[in-house]
Amino acid sequence: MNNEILEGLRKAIKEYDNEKAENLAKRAVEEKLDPLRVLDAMTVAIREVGDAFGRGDLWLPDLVGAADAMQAAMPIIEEEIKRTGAKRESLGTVVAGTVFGDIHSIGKTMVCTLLTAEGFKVHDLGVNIKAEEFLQAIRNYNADILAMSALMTMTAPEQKKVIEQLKKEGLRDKIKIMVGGGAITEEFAKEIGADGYDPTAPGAVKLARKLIGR
Ligand code: B12
Repeated sequence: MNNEILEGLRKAIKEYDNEKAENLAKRAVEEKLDPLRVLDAMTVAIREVGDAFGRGDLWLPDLVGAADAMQAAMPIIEEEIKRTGAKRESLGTVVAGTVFGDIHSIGKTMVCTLLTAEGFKVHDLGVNIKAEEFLQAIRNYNADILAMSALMTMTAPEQKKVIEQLKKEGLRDKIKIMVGGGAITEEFAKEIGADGYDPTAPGAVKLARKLIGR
């Protein structure tokens, strides 16, 4: 039964069936499936679509359709993750966003959801965020951690720009910086002077704890 739901969800994303994706996400919650497993299954599906797009086997409307189906299911699963993981004590404040020029939101939202479920106070700025917007939010919220996502080789250098700006304004040493997203590697993270990188959302949570020693 469980595998049937997960398989159905994968198929719904690959076939751009928003209604089916949403209904299966609801069923997954009703059947008490581990929401992290559900997220994993959806991630595999959307990556397969992305790979096919990268090879030229699928077109942009396919990518948009699959992303829409995934986003129809995501809020239901996110709600469940937050509900099951709800903790009271705040572990720290995180400012998060996808960098300027980049509108990919799915992975960044997953990271924010899991950080919230773990007990962090997360300010998700959204996508296409300029360096000055990150800096302003860091000041406003007195953030402990900055989490930046970038999915494209063209937008990855924006992460460096934000770090440089933080240095210029004397804020760099007051905050821990973690980076991620499909275009980022461990090596790149080191090169730009980030404090940590992880390729997964659950890994981002462990990293956040490690960075602030909690
Ligand atoms: C869905 C999607 C879209 C959707 C986005 C919808 C949305 N609301 O997000 C739409 C259709 C809008 C889109 C548009 C485009 N896309 Co697109 N898209 C994708 C796709 C298929 C999946 C991305 C995704 O959501 N993955 C699933 C999530 C869960 O993975 P993730 O983001 O990597 O996040 C995980 C980890 O990286 C990590 N993580 C993420 N953030 C962070 C942050 C921190 C701090 C940490 C620690 C960890 C972490 O945790 C997450 C969970 O495990 C990818 C292919 C791929 N393989 O990724 C292409 C892809 C990223 N897109 C690509 C391109 C080219 C585009 C377009 C330019 C297409 C076009 N010609 O217009 C536009 C760009 C528009 C723009 N300015 O941003 C390319 C980028 C190529 C490159 N290397 O530069 C890819 C790789 C496809 C390809 N193979 O060519 N896209």
